[in-house]
Amino acid sequence: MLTRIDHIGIACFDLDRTVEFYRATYGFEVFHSEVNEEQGVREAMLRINGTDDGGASYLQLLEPTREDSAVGKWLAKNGEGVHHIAFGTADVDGDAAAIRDQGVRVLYDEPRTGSMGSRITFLHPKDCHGVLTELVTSAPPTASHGD
Ligand code: V0V
Ligand code: CO
Repeated sequence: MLTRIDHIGIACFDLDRTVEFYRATYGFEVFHSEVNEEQGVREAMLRINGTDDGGASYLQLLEPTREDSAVGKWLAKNGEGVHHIAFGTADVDGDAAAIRDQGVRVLYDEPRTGSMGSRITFLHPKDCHGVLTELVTSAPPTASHGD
């Protein structure tokens, strides 16, 4: 079951300048940052609020580490802006399988590693009314968020 908006992914050309905009304009601070080489992104997670299911909602600011990555290609075509939305679930495997059974293309056979040790998969935007949609199961609360 999808229980929250885990994050909104925002593509940017310059992560440091974009982080500074969100800090100066809204007061949001970086909760966590990392490089995900598999996904080709350098990212900063800005924690917005906790949620009823014990998780949290974030903005995920994304700068590509290479031009041929998903975010690099998208930026070249569209410029900066909202790149994807991510729903949180306790069971990414089960929810991805159920959604695949409805005929929506799930991009990965098995979930891959996402921010802060989460497990993630994506639904094809062409099957989701133009929205690249991610499903996320957070790492167990005992795990460090890796700062
Ligand atoms: C592409 N399209 C999109 C889109 N990206 N539509 C809405 N939102 C997006 N973000 C459209 C595009 O305009 C084309 O439509 C069509 O899909 C095919 O796009 P393409 O440019 O030819 O690109 P593809 O097909 O090579 O790749 C598109 C997909 C790719 C969605 C398959 O971006 C992908 O695998 N994304 C999943 C991985 C990802 O996004 N990683 C970065 C975030 P027209 O022009 O044909 O109509 S990493 C992350 O979120 C992490 C680590 C985390 O949360 O922890
Ligand atoms: Co994401």
